[in-house]
Amino acid sequence: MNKPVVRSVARSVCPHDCPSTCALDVEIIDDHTIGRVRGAKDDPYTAGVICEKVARYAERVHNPDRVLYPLKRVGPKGSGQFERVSWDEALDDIASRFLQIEEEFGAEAIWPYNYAGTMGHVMRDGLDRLRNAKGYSRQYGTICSMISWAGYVAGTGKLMGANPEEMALSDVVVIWGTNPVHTQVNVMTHALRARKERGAKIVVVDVYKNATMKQADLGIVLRPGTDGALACAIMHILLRDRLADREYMSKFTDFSDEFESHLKDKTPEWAAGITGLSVAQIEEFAKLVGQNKRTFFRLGYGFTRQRNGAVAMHAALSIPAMTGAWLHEGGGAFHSNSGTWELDKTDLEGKDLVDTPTRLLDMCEIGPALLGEAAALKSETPVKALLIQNTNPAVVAPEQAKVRKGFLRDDLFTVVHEQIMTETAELADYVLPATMFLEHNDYYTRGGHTRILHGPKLIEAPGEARSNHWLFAELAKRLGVSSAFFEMSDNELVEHTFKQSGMDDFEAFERQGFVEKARPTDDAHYRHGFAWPDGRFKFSPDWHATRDTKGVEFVCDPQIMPKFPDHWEVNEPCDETHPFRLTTSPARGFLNTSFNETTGSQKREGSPKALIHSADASRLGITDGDQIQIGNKRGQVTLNASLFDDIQQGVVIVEGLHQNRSHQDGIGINTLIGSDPVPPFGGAAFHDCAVWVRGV
Ligand SMILES: Nc1nc2c(c(=O)[nH]1)N[C@H]1C(S)=C(S)[C@@H](COP(=O)(O)OP(=O)(O)OC[C@H]3O[C@@H](n4cnc5c(=O)[nH]c(N)nc54)[C@H](O)[C@@H]3O)O[C@H]1N2
Ligand SMILES: Nc1nc2c(c(=O)[nH]1)N[C@H]1C(S)=C(S)[C@@H](COP(=O)(O)OP(=O)(O)OC[C@H]3O[C@@H](n4cnc5c(=O)[nH]c(N)nc54)[C@H](O)[C@@H]3O)O[C@H]1N2
Ligand code: SF4
Ligand SMILES: [Mo]
Repeated sequence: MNKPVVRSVARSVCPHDCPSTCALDVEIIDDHTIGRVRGAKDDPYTAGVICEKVARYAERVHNPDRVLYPLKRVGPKGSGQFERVSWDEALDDIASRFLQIEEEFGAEAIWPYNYAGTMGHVMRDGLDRLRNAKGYSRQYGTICSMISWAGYVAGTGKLMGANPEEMALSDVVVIWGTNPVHTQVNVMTHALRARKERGAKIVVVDVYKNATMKQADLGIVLRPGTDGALACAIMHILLRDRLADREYMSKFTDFSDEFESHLKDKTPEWAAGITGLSVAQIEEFAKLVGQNKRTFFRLGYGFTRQRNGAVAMHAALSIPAMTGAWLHEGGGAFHSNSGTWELDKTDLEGKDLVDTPTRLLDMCEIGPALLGEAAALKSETPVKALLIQNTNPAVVAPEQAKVRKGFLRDDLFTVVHEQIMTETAELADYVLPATMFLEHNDYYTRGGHTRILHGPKLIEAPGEARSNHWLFAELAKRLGVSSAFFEMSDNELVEHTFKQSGMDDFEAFERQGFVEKARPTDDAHYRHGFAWPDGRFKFSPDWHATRDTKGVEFVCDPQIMPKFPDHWEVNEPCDETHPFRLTTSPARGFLNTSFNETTGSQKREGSPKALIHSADASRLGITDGDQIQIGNKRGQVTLNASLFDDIQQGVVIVEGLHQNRSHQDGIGINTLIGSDPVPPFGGAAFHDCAVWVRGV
């Protein structure tokens, strides 16, 4: 076949839930078709590099499995039997069902359930406008970053860090509990530049030798959930060897004698026993960090997906507060810049439409909530309807058996607005076709960096796909809601939000494709003090004050949290019947479940497998490639063993998220994961799970 002729190349931005939020150059073939997608070379963070899954985006936009028309269920729930209906028929029926449920059970019986399948604010967050206008149940958005956010802000007072491009100026880059080669490839661009240009050392801390650690100078493979112990031992050594910057600490932190004596017995020997590392490894790591002020801590989400994850994040973050690395360019820490955008989304989210706040349902507890469990429901009102956008809970949510059982309830009315026939869409009463990012207008914030980017509509949507924004407006009309912001076009709402936020030159934004929001270096390094009223980094977190910075909720008594960084033993305990720890680390070819439907990604990832140490495997009589089962009280999952020795014994890694249907009986890995909310503010412990393993 001849290569298609490229008509033009247009600027866009990757909409996916990835901290990189790459600026893209998209080949436009015609009004309906794209060619290759490349990373923008003139964007300093993207720097011409994107991941391979988005480079072959044509495969996803033009996927034959896209949902093209509204579909109404005709067979039993979950049968996958649907018939095509018109948009009007679907919308009229959905609205009348919602109104009926509202009348019978109250508006809170309807749960608009959304997440970050697109990171465009108009399409991602606009559902809140409908929710607020109608008084539907609110959603507690815990699934991704609630744990890591808590641990970080407990220290600094704000979700902001040193500019990640500064990594190129570092002498040591510590990549802690994140696998950027898979999850945010641009981190590697800047870290590797530091190595090439300055001979910087790259340290990776993870629970297996992942793709990022393969590129590291020092790889630290610890037991899952033991990062707090490692961080404490490092701080112990820093104090012991006079590598701590006492002057910095007295000026910029709440360092105290009590904290110092707390660290007295957190010796490397103590940490070695907990982490499974050698004392020599811990000493080497501490020395590197202590002797190089320009040490950049890139702290990920992964190591916080543990029940003690917020404490672990805060402990790791405490290290640069002890060395004073924050003062130096190329030094300090970064987790996310999501606390820096200063956007006013009152109208976009319909914040002023709220009369009385409705119940707040934790998205991670969707399984228990659908099954009517009182703790998850928060009130007497059952969930009778779901309106789902930008997420695939049948695969991504914890306690999958409960999620599936809940979705199969005959008295639950489920509407899924989707691009692809996901396994959640298959469980719906209505499946509505959604546009992809190239088919609508939106703006995107870059949590992993410093810019707000514009993503304009570049091609026509296929079939009858409509944007999220369009759907809110059509439903609002039929549900008796009026607000000017439903009537605006998507780009008008982008413009309105910008102007409301004090950014007046919208034309420049459209023309240029971005607004630079980088903080002055002094601010990003907290050189004028941290974001707490006393300007001090808190080694001893104040969880109430942390809560108040964002208005989140405690899921536990904060008194139970340790006073200082520590190894907090609250993780799911291994026992004789559950001797293994499971972590469900990200796959390179999939982004959560996005792309697990494209053939290129499926080919890359193959079938689901569990990495297991050969010593463990041989004890269990398992050889490479054998079919095995992994299980616990929540269920069991079938996959293949892959022997892998760069892991501690007793640990199993399953890189996911494969489709549920690629496992036997359609039972996916999240069957094994608990939905109990992680202290202090909730979130799911996706990498903290005690299991048994057996051959079949
Ligand atoms: N290819 C790809 N890219 C993605 C995603 C994806 O699924 N695939 N997901 C996207 C999303 S939504 C997010 S939030 C980000 C997340 O990106 P990351 O910050 O990278 O977080 P995770 O993906 O959860 O896991 C990262 C690493 O944490 C490790 N880990 C697990 N438990 C522990 C522990 O106790 N200690 C330590 N030190 N390490 C541990 C895992 O083995 C894994 O290598 O990535 C985004 N990008
Ligand atoms: N075991 C395990 N489970 C995990 C994780 C893990 O590490 N391990 N990671 C967790 C994390 S960090 C996260 S963030 C969650 C993420 O989980 P999800 O938010 O469910 O993310 P995706 O699986 O990417 O699904 C997003 C869906 O949104 C759809 N979508 C994209 N854009 C649009 C749009 O504009 N309109 C509409 N209507 N739909 C759209 C896509 O087609 C896709 O099906 O998963 C969590 N689950
Ligand atoms: S690295 Fe992340 S932001 Fe960049 S193209 Fe890939 S998924 Fe999108
Ligand atoms: Mo996430």
